[in-house]
Amino acid sequence: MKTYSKTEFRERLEMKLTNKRNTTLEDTTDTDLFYAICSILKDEINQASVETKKTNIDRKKRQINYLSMEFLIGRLIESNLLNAGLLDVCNEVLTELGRDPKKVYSEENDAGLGNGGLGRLAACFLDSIASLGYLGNGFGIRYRYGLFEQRIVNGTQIELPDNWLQEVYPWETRKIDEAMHVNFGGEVSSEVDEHGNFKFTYHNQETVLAVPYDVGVVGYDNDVVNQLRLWSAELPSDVIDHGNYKNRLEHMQNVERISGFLYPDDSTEEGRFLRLKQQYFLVSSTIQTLIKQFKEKYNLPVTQFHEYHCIQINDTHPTFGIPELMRILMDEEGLGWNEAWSIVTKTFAYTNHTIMQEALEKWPVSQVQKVNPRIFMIINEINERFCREVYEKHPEMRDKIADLAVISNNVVHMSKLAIVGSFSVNGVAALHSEIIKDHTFNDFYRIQPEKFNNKTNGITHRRWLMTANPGLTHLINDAIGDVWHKSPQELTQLMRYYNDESFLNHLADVKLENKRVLKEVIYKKTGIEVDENSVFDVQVKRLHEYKRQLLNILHIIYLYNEIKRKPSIRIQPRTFIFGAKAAPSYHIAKEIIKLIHAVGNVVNNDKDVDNRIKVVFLENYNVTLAEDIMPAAEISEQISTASMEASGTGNMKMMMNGAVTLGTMDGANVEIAELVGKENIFIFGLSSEEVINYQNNGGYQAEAIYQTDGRVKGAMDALKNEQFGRDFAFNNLYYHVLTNNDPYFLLKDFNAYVDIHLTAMATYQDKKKWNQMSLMNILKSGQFSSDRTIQQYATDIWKLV
Ligand code: GL5
Repeated sequence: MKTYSKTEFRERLEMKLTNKRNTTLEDTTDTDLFYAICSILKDEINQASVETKKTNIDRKKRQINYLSMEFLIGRLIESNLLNAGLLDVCNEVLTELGRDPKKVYSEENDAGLGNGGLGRLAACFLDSIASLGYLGNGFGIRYRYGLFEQRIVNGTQIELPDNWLQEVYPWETRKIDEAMHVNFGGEVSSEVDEHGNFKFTYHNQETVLAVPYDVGVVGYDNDVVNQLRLWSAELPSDVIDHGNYKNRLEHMQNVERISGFLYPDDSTEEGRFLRLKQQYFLVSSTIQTLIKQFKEKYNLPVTQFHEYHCIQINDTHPTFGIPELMRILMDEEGLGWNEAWSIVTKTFAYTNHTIMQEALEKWPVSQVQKVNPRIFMIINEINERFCREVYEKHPEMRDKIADLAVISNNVVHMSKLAIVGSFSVNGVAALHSEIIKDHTFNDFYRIQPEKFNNKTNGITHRRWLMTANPGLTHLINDAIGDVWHKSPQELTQLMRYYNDESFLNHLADVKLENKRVLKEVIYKKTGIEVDENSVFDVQVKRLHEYKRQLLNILHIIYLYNEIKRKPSIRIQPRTFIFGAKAAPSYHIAKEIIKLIHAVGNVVNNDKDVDNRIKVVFLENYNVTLAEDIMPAAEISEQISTASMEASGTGNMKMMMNGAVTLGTMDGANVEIAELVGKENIFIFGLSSEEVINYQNNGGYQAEAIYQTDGRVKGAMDALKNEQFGRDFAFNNLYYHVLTNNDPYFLLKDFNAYVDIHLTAMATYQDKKKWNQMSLMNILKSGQFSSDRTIQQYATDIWKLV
């Protein structure tokens, strides 16, 4: 891409302001500047994209297609500027113009097309695929409304629509000429043609137009631009609706709902059905496109499709891609079952992101039939053939066939379909991949062990360090140069500074400065004043019982009661920072949010506490907010019940920014611990084996611990005895934990958690030691760059090299 001097960039900016925004530099707003900068970038991106496409066709390389119902891309302006090599010049020009670059960039709305880690991972992966120069595109849905905007009113979560498309979204290009037709519902009839082959005809289907919007994905300093293609649902213009205008409007609205919301409320039957339609909408439009482009570009028979395309499905949500590709290959391309199946099973690879039972999708047969009866027929046949194969080839597994079946009890098991139809099944951290093999999918592992592998997650260090934390980036650049920008593992060179007092002090200064920035954000958002010299202890992630925000708050209650008991007690001042959205119909999660606020209200205003503990909940946690939080974190709370967090990626983001993890041996924490060494992390609690053992034996005696352990009882009783206000929610949480025998082992791990906090705070008193721990975390974090992860996917699964 073109490099600009300051003068050239400024001239270009002036030109864009005049031509696109009808204004001048003297008289411009931040909004004008934002769009003008985007326009400069977009020219560069489009140019590079054309060239990337051309080289790729010429080179005839295999392409990875990453299918995901979520892409949590956040703002793109800074990362696009960085990757295009224009961030410094743009910052300088804006500063010279007397503008605050951060304010200009904040004109962009977060594209919140995702829920949590899974969606953010997809975004990091796209960044790494392009930055490593691979040919790979993302495919998702252009939800009109992203994940809801969270407001907190009197401590209660309120959900508002996330109207991220209210302003023009500068990065997308609508490609109506590449729209696809996706057919839903109707009936299928079959007949035998003159060669004795079945021919299927579809009737009375509802056709929806899938319109692509392409967003360029800019590689770092390599002129590569891949695409993220987001599909939007529209009513085809040739649908007449009997000339009735009202009918047509209603019809239009119905169709547009398919790409209306991210995760429409799945607490209702209607919401669930819509979600299923969304899944089919995504895969059908995408796979039709891939086949069409393959035929047009390469002029080769479709039997070679898998040589040029690999499809990675991000969790089970895009699993209908498997029967959809079968359908296209058989019904439209005329291949027989075996030929089609051989292509499909060389094309698809599946990543599992959770073992939580509620997230392993199961769809009633009736609903799948309703979405597309032909797709159901194909799934049915896949199932029958698979069960027969197990029966014949694995006599030892005959009694397991009912468990292995893709369809059982009138339900389609999406993870089983994904495993059967894919050549690779991977977990997202070493421990998780082992659990999948040993427990979750053990029966499948026994018959197809070669499919199973691990790819530990990663995060893009470009966004999570280079743009989010410029202070630390400069410090590192001054110390070891910029080799780590392209080879993040080179961060280990920082080891040279492990005993360098001056470097360690600088590191501490950078952290303090980042804490000041966050302090301002906290004040603006909540009105709470926090002390930048207190320890910033951070837990930011989706709200879920297994992530145990409740354990965190119970510990805060314990600390508070200790202070009340003995106000002169010496404790290290701390600011506990939370950020979390609860799924709209997840009542317990919402009650936990309420409790955090209630505890905060009391603790923050109690004179006895005297500002030694503050509790802060930052509403509407999203990518942009995370970019302010990660650089300021000192303690990274990763306290899930062992075995339940597949990997976690917030743990990696905080580690990379110098926070020390305080967590369980779960997910990628295990690998963090291995890398930094036990002395640079605070580990507590049950191991995953212990948890699984308890689970297999009906749990542990929660009530007994509660009755006999004073610390546990004290914290729990605070919920019941109205210490933090009279609210049904707190009572409910108390009974919820005890009457369900504490399935997330809160009480079992409580004491270990209290103790590890004591150890951590004792360690914090030794500033040099703490800074060394922080440095050790940073310098080892290159291993968790998504560049490493993508390199492994590309080599082991996608075979792009
Ligand atoms: C998740 C897991 O819960 C995380 O542990 C994991 O890091 C992430 C990416 O692999 O996937 N699964 C999921 O549905 N969400 C996740 O964050 O939202």
